[in-house]
Amino acid sequence: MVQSSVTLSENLAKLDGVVPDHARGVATVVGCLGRVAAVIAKELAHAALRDRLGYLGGTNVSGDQVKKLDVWGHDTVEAAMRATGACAALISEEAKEPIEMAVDGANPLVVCCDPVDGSSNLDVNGTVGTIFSLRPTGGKTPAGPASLGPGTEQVAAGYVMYGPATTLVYTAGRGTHGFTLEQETGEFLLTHPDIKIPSRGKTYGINEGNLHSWHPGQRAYVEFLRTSDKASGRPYSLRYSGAMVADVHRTLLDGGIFMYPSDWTDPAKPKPKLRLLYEVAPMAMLCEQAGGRASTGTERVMEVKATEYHQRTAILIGSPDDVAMAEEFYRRQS
Ligand code: FBP
Repeated sequence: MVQSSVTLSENLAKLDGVVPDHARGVATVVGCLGRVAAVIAKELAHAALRDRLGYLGGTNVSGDQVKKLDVWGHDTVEAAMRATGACAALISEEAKEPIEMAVDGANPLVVCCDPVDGSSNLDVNGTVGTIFSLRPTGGKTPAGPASLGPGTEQVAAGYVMYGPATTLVYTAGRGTHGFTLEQETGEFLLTHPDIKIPSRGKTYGINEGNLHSWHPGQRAYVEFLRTSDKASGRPYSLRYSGAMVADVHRTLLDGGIFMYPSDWTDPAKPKPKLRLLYEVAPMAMLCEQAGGRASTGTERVMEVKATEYHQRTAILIGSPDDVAMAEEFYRRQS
């Protein structure tokens, strides 16, 4: 971590000339998401004072009960993306279909976004986040379908974590970099340049309440992590926040592994939870750019081809040695 005065805008400006033409809009869109993040951070800090907590009623396309801040967060991101003129379509957790938008430049982008990640933490003042992924449209209209492809087609990805500090972490394919919001100026300053995840960690994150529904390899791997063995630094400690952004952020900085495996109650129809386009694929790009690994248990997440906007997939993400070990347990038990 460094005390820095390099702002997010200055860092993004350096992308010009290094990113390919079809990614020219990255600086504009990520810069705009940084400004949106400062607005969301302020709103979260006052939500209880402004009757913004609680449910709005109704469910979203994933069947989740919708919170007031989920919709407010979505509306705020949508309005900001429209204003950039560089976003041709928005794929959001809170909208069933892609939201097509007018653009005023060449090489617009498709933005996939989870405006408020970790919604179950909102009413208990827990950490939440915003996750985003940027893909080229390739001149397609409508642009929404341009988001359907493997994670390797992403040109940028990032998240914002609204914790004690507000942190924005992004990659444009040249390393993963972290910024901290300076509340007074509303500027993000570079505090975590070129994050490198440790090859192995000491913690694991998973909802152990789902243990009964896990693949046998998943169960065996968690049992392995919980078994005492000084030589291999086990047992690992369990750390689980209920918000993927917070669990992945900790894992990127300290190493270890975060997992949200599929429900294997019916092995013929495994049921994953987290969404590929705006939760799992962006985190996979960030983690790989930091030297980590992201797997479904049996394949590299970045090669999973999206065929639906709200498609779900399993995720095991973190230190390369830890994720490789988890995959080994899946192989042994498959
Ligand atoms: P949303 O809040 O955006 O729906 O995200 C899903 C999520 O909250 C992740 O952030 C988190 O890792 C996971 O679901 C928690 O799920 P569970 O409550 O089943 O442990």
